[in-house]
Amino acid sequence: MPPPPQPAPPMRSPYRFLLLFLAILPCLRSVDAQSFDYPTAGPSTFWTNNLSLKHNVTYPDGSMVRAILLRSNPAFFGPSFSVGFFCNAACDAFLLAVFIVYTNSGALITNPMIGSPQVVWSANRDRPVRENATLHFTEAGNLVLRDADSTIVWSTNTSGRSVLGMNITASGNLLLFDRKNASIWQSFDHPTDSLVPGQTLREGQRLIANISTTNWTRGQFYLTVLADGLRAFVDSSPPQVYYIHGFSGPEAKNKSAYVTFTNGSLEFFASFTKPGVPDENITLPSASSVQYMRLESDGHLKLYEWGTTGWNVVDDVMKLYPDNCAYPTVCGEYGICSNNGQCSCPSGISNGSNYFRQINDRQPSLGCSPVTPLSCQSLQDHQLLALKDVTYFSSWLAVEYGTYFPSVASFNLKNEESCQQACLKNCSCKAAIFQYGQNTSDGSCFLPSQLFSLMNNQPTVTHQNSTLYVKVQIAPKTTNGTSISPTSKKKVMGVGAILGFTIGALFAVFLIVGLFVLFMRLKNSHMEEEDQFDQVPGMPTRFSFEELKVATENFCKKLGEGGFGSVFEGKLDDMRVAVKRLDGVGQGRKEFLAEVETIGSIHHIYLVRLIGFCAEKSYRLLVYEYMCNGSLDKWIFYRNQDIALDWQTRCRIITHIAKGLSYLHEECRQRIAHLDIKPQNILLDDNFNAKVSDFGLAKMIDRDQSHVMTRMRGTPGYLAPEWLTSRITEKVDIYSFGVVVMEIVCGRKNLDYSQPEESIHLISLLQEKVKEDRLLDLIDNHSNDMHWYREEVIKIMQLAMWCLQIDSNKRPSMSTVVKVLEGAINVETCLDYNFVATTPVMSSNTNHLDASPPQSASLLSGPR
Ligand SMILES: *[C@@H]1O[C@H](CO)[C@@H](O)[C@H](O)[C@H]1NC(C)=O
Ligand SMILES: *[C@@H]1O[C@H](CO)[C@@H](O)[C@H](O)[C@H]1NC(C)=O
Ligand SMILES: *[C@@H]1O[C@H](CO)[C@@H](O)[C@H](O)[C@H]1NC(C)=O
Ligand SMILES: *[C@@H]1O[C@H](CO)[C@@H](O)[C@H](O)[C@H]1NC(C)=O
Ligand SMILES: *[C@@H]1O[C@H](CO)[C@@H](O)[C@H](O)[C@H]1NC(C)=O
Ligand SMILES: *[C@@H]1O[C@H](CO)[C@@H](O)[C@H](O)[C@H]1NC(C)=O
Ligand SMILES: *[C@@H]1O[C@H](CO)[C@@H](O)[C@H](O)[C@H]1NC(C)=O
Ligand SMILES: *[C@@H]1O[C@H](CO)[C@@H](O)[C@H](O)[C@H]1NC(C)=O
Ligand SMILES: *[C@@H]1O[C@H](CO)[C@@H](O)[C@H](O)[C@H]1NC(C)=O
Ligand SMILES: *[C@@H]1O[C@H](CO)[C@@H](O)[C@H](O)[C@H]1NC(C)=O
Ligand SMILES: CC(=O)N[C@H]1CO[C@H](CO)[C@@H](O)[C@@H]1O
Repeated sequence: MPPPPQPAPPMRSPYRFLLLFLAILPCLRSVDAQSFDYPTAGPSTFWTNNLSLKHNVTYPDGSMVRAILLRSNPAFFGPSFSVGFFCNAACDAFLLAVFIVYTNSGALITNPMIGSPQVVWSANRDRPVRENATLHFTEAGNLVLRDADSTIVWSTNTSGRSVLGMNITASGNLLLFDRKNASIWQSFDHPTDSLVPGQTLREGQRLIANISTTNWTRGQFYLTVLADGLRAFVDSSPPQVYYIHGFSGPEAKNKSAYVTFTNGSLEFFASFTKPGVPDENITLPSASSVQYMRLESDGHLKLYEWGTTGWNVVDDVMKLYPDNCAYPTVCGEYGICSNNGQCSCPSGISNGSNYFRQINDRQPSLGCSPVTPLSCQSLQDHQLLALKDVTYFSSWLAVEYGTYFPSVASFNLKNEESCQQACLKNCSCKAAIFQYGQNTSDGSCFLPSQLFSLMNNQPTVTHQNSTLYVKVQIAPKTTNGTSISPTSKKKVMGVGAILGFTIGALFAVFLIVGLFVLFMRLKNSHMEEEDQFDQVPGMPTRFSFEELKVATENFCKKLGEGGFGSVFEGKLDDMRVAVKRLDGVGQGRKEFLAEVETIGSIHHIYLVRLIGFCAEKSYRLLVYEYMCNGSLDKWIFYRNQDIALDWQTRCRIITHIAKGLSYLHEECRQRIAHLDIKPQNILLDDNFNAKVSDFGLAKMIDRDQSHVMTRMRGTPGYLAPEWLTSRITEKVDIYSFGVVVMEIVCGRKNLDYSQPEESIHLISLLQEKVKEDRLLDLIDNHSNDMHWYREEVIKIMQLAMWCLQIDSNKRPSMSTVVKVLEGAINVETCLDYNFVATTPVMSSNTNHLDASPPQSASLLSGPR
């Protein structure tokens, strides 16, 4: 039963509603409730997310709306579209959202028992705002959402485009329009996870599901329109397709594809079509009330409709063959789904224990994990475990839509055997799935890097002819030569076996320690004798010169050149590597051995890994992991007008460097100072993860006392002032880190001779600007997005200034820097803003330093 009509109070703004309200005040009871609609607003309007927004309703489930604009359907009591602030359950985080709410033809219903609002669009799903956040429709026509601390969270970026007003349409489109009623910006162009009737999803646009049912953040499922069809993917690298609705056909139409949600159908308009065959539409239950469609966090696309009891699911739009078991996360990773949703783990036993176990015994649908995790360090221990009567969602897609499969499968690997081999060779491959084709020559091989749920293959249902092998790691070997699995049950071993095992393990430890001691001795006494430099367990692999010559195809692809050597691209098995060949071997030998020794024993995610080396005759080569995106300087100094890195990426890079250094300084067995931190020595992988390279100058520093260096090392521009005093600790890295951070933020070199004379030295400029309180002048203007994050940028500059303290005792430790970056602590407030030592010693000394020139700073600058 609808409650009796209740006139709502007018909006504070725009003012005309207030005037309207005053005008009709005397005849309030008989007034047409529609007068209380407030579907448009003009610029210069300001809303604060507090109780001054009068159109607020709290619902029994704890969610609350504070409407700003609302357009009701004058024809009937029922749902309307509204834009405003929305919060769910706990109500501590708000979205600026378009939602469907129940109205009494114009006024929000204050009887909250009527269905809770449904969000169909939101501006800030990844960054919810708090109480007192503001929405400002600026004079210039920009719609800006700021959080309570006034940081900008979102904006339409429509300043200066003659925006005249904003409108919420009857179908739920929030739009900014100009004088000609033309739309300048509309929410329909920025879909989130839902579609409403009348809305179109265009080629390239995505609906992205929530990460979970309780968190708005973008998750791993998305639905998108491509030129030849509608696809649903689960994001992994590469994304895996789990639903295809093809438009089919070779005939190109001269337009891009799109899908429109209408009453009773999802209509397709493809770029390609078969002559005479219309695009295939998806039929939906026709609407008897308001509908909307939402991509759920489990990958389903559900159609909702309002009924007398509330919102109901009336259709599961993507029909996956054969049943719900084909949804990628139905049983979590590695889980096997049978009978439409029962989950189990792959069976397979090694030495009395299973290869897989359930992540949570009470919740099988969370999936399974390998008992012995896969490790790339020990490829030789990888094996494929055949799973009988099990298949993968991409297998039947391969059968149904063979031509669409190339993006995920390999057609070159035409037999099961080569498919398996390919998986074993590639560390990131988690399974080998081979789908037999109609005849023996058209099979396809799929090698996922992340294995989602598996399906029980009942031949009567799925008619699959495919094989599936999951990669497992056999447990580490003891010296005894038998496998010991970490979860082998002690119960089944006798006391003797336990003793035997213990003795065996002790023996192994002694053997390793013994070998290590032996190695250290040999190395110390015969440092100059090449033959002693042999393979030692735990150390990088020793390669012959011939092997590396083959790997680099006779040193044909040069990646870069440093002072003492060149770096070449190479391939060992299937792994891309960077091979550094040292030229001036004579003087480089000591450093070479030092580097092999130090880097070889250090493994950290933010440090470039040394895979191997070659010390044969006069040849000296180092083999490093390959880093696709080269060194950081290429990305921040705009030598080749490269695209500017966005702020998030810059922050991540800074954090990675800090973590890498923190490991070197504080977590290694021996404290290690890098002594030549600069952008040339920071390398980036394909995801712009940064790793510190080049330990050629690194010197071990005793944990409890700092070492006295005899020779000056490093690169001008990055040298800490205390180099002059000769008392060198890892704090010099922290100074250099400060310089690098400033370079990343400002997008220029510290010493840039192309600048006007007064701004050649960035750190001097910083000293000047901080005193004038004009730090913002320094921000890299290649990237607009930095100005969005002004507060954060300033914070990072403050951190850099802390690192740049002349007095090395005042600089933070690297672990403190990491904590600041993680937001756990704040930057020290009483800083000395003089970063450049002005004593005459400095300027006179720098000229005859024993430091190398910038380009040839180090002997072993890692792979570029
Ligand atoms: C809400 O915010 C506005 C603008 O900042 C302020 O004028 C008003 O007093 C606030 N109202 C409440 C209830 O906090
Ligand atoms: C919102 O701002 C008002 C003042 O306008 C203040 O009294 C109130 O504590 C603030 N609320 C929150 C949750 O910060
Ligand atoms: C506005 O511009 C900023 C910075 O370039 C960007 O991050 C943001 O996504 C843009 N907003 C919209 C709605 O396009
Ligand atoms: C606002 O949207 C309504 C409903 O779609 C439409 O009729 C109206 O013309 C729009 N107003 C403006 C100013 O664009
Ligand atoms: C724009 O839309 C409004 C409201 O629908 C209408 O009053 C106005 O005449 C329209 N203007 C133009 C130029 O179409
Ligand atoms: C997304 O997360 C929000 C916040 O918890 C929740 O209210 C909403 O129902 C979720 N949507 C889906 C499709 O899971
Ligand atoms: C939502 O998920 C993201 C990503 O996993 C996480 O960072 C965030 O804290 C979560 N938010 C809530 C409210 O749980
Ligand atoms: C799909 O819908 C469009 C638009 O209504 C229509 O032109 C087309 O004929 C439909 N296709 C089929 C196969 O019904
Ligand atoms: C599956 O394909 C292989 C190779 O084409 C064939 O030998 C085998 O008989 C097929 N099995 C079934 C059940 O069709
Ligand atoms: C070696 O393996 C055998 C067979 O598993 C076992 O019986 C024996 O105790 C092991 N010996 C040691 C020293 O671990
Ligand atoms: C339910 C609720 O929060 N209602 C509030 C809506 O706004 C009015 C006017 O500011 C408040 O008085 C109500 O408490």
